Amino acid sequence: MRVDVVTIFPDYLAPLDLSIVGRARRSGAVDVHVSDLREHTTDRHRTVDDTPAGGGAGMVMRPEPWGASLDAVVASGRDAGAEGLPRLLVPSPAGLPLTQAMAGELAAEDWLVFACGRYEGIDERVLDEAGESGLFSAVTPVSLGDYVLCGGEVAVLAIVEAVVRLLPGVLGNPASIVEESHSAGLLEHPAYTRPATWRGRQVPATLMSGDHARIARWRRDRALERTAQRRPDLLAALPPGALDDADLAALSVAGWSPDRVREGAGEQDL
Ligand code: 6GU
Repeated sequence: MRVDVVTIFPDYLAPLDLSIVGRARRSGAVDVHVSDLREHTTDRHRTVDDTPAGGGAGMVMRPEPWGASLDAVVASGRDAGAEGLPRLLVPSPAGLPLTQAMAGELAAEDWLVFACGRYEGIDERVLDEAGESGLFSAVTPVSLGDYVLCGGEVAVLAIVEAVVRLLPGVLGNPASIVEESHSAGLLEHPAYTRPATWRGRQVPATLMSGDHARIARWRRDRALERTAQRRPDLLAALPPGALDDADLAALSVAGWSPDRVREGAGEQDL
């Protein structure tokens, strides 16, 4: 996979050299190119922003440097041998929510281009133009959640990490991805390691029993309880048939009747 990132803060993307993503780059699983939007300004002050049309607070990123940068990124990717059209992703709190399903979809792409906005965002015509230019297969605004960051760079770090770990050969132990999809739609169960007793606290006895079926049931029950307590919306959104009788029994012990599960209403334990 090829990934291009356009930003006014290329140094913000330095963590993409580290850890799993850094190793994936060195192995050739992903080829990351970061470019500076200001390279495509033409004035002496290298201006990338201006006041919002219609007035109001904040600044909006001007379209000209964005148009030139995106044209250049696509041209240099093609020169480097990239085939097909890249997908343009625009991090924004007004985007589509990033989910594991979206990460999986993005992991199937050959080429992603990220446009990092700062200030109040990028002039909307840049997205409209990119969508109609024939340079991109699609233009997708993406959000990490319902809160506001100062710019798209941190979101790109998160999105690239979520996607790259799904690429073939990147995780040493694909069993962890299989386990994730097994518990899809639920929060993870709690995890423990040695020592068996720490500051007087025991690892739960079931996990020490060696009984694999009992351990699997215990983990599933803890995942269900946690999800009911912290993210009742996820329980309500499970596809029909996702919960069997044993699951419903575990939830009912935790005070969640089948009706309450369907409603997804609960005290969120924040
Ligand atoms: Cl993707 N970008 C920005 N700037 N803020 C955000 C976000 C993205 N997701 C949540 N807040």
